[in-house]
Amino acid sequence: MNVRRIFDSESGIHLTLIDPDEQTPARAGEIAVEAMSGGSDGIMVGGSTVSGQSIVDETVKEVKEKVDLPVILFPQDTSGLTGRADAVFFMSLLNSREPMYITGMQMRGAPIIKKLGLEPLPMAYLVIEPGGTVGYISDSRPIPREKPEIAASYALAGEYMGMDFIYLEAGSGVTEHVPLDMIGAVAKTTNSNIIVGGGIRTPKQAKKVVEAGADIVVTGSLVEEIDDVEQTISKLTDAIHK
Ligand code: 1GP
Repeated sequence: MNVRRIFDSESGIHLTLIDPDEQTPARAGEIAVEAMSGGSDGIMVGGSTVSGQSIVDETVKEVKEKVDLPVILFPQDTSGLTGRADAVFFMSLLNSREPMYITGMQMRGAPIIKKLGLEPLPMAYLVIEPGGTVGYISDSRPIPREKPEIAASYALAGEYMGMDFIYLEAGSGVTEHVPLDMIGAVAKTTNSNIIVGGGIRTPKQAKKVVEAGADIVVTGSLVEEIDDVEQTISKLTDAIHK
């Protein structure tokens, strides 16, 4: 499966993030089915506190059996890798203070990714205030919300380092998503694909995030909190698919 083709779209793209620790693999499969019916363009699998490789493997197995959408891993470390997925966001957390999250885990993961035959999608991962669990676990210095120029400079640095994707992450489940002016500043500065996630819950928020310059919107917590995944995702994708 050529995963990159989904990012060629002219309109906003929606990815549904499934944290393998938040439900059974069977439920993850159901969520993926509903997300696909609701118009989501792909499934991401990962989380900052995933408890082990087997749950990632079983979750992706279930999702791949149920849907024909690209499955992209979003690993917190090498235990987030499985050859059952199509691709992996090969991410470097540029504003971490811990070298393990910038180049260390990448050195360990690269040969595994090659062996598994996963398509690597190079990504600069930037944690924005408040940063949530990932900001804490990764020992990041979250970018201040009122400093869009810092996010833009990091994004440009990421582009110059060859990263095709820039992920602006406010933290899963936070109450305020990445500020719109920060997304705008990053969009003006870089040609890489801009992914925005963390705290996006409503179609209106998703639409504004895309209008501000995001190419890809990620929602995760949303599908854990509701029963009617299809309808909720459908309203969200309607708002960003032109
Ligand atoms: C987390 O950006 C993602 O890494 C999604 O955040 O769970 O708040 O949707 P939410």
